[in-house]
Amino acid sequence: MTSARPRPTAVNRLGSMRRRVLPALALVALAGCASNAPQDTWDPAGPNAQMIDDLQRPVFAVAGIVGLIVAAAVGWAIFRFRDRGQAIPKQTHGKPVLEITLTIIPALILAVIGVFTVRTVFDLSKTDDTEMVINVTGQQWWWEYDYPVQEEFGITQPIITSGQLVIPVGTKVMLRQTSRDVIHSYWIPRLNGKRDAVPGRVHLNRIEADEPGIYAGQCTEFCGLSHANMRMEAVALSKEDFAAWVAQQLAPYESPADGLAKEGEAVFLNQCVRCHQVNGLERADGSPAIAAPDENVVSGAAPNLSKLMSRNTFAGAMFDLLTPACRRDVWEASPADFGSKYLAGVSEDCLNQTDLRGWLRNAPEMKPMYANPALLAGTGGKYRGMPYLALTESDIEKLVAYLVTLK
Ligand code: HEC
Ligand SMILES: [Cu+2]
Repeated sequence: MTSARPRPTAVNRLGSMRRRVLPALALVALAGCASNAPQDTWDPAGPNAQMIDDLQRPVFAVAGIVGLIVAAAVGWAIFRFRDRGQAIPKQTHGKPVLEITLTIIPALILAVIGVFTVRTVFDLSKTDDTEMVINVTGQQWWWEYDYPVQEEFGITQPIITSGQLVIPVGTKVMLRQTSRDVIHSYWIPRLNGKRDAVPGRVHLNRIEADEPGIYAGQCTEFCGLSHANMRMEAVALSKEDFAAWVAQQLAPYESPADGLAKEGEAVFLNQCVRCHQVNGLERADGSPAIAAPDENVVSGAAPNLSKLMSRNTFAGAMFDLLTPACRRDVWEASPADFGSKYLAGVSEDCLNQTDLRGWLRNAPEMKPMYANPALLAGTGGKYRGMPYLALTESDIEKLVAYLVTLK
């Protein structure tokens, strides 16, 4: 595998913390977690995640205090009643007052926490003041985003994209989630909690970001071989930049005039269009090239590549389309500069040639997908994920020259 990005560790860190015996230790360790981990549940970046944070902090504190009291009591009992050769004390059977008290106190604590939890659950599921709707569909192992027509945002034609969910800041965005194959789960920790994407159902998930920037997440329901490689990124843009992004997505297709890119378009028509749609692309005879992923892929879908170079990751946000230096430039931009850097897309100089070529050369080698034709039994000849296509190096050269023009 080549340069897949290192996985954020905040989640792992929290998981191991839970196993600590003393909650006091956990509190100290947690203070150490106040870093810039990209998937930090303690660092909300919008009102929904804020609501969760407002609940989890006091609950964590209460649990910590209770834990300290219990640990202290156990420690005291161990020390006070240690074996010093004394006679066995008088045996008693039950202490009703103590037992009832120790049942009622935790019940009261849990009841109070329950009231606030249920209230937060209801607040989080509020949808009547939604401002924008995006359909989100999970499949093995990437997310598709489909923006229905919404004139007030300049979306006069549906926009279909993948990998990076682009939203305007300060806008209540409703994700209508479903899945084309197995159960996936959508989670961008700094914007909201988790919500499953279940085949045959539509689950609503509201997100909102306060500031421009990229917010990372990952699928959190085990969904097969490449579950760990199914990531997502929410990209929040200022309202003006979002309008520019919409205009960019709706801009008509421009067929390369000549050269390597033109030859690449021909290879694409031959090899790729049976799965991947490029809006506006026409065959040599002038007829529109319409993809048929339903005939070729188990989930019935493959990413729409019309504006591939407007996003900066690919394959379920597993790989960067940008070189590390260019990527850093976008990710670490200040909120004020971020929009223009993101909208610049992937230039030829910034293109991560290594991973994109590797992908075209042998995608299943870069991302485990069971796309080996020998393993297609039972899927009616359909692939799971992008297959190995045995392309020649010269075709790959042409394809890359063509793909760079898709912006
Ligand atoms: C049998 C169907 C199929 C064919 C043929 C196919 N692909 Fe794919 N491709 C997919 C699927 C499915 C994915 C999503 C895989 C994932 O992210 O796990 C994908 C992903 C990609 C991506 C990443 C897109 C993104 O937004 O994440 C690129 C780029 C790509 N393919 C290019 C090509 C090119 C170029 C060709 C032709 C040489 C091609 N594909 C042929 C099915 C196909
Ligand atoms: Cu998944």
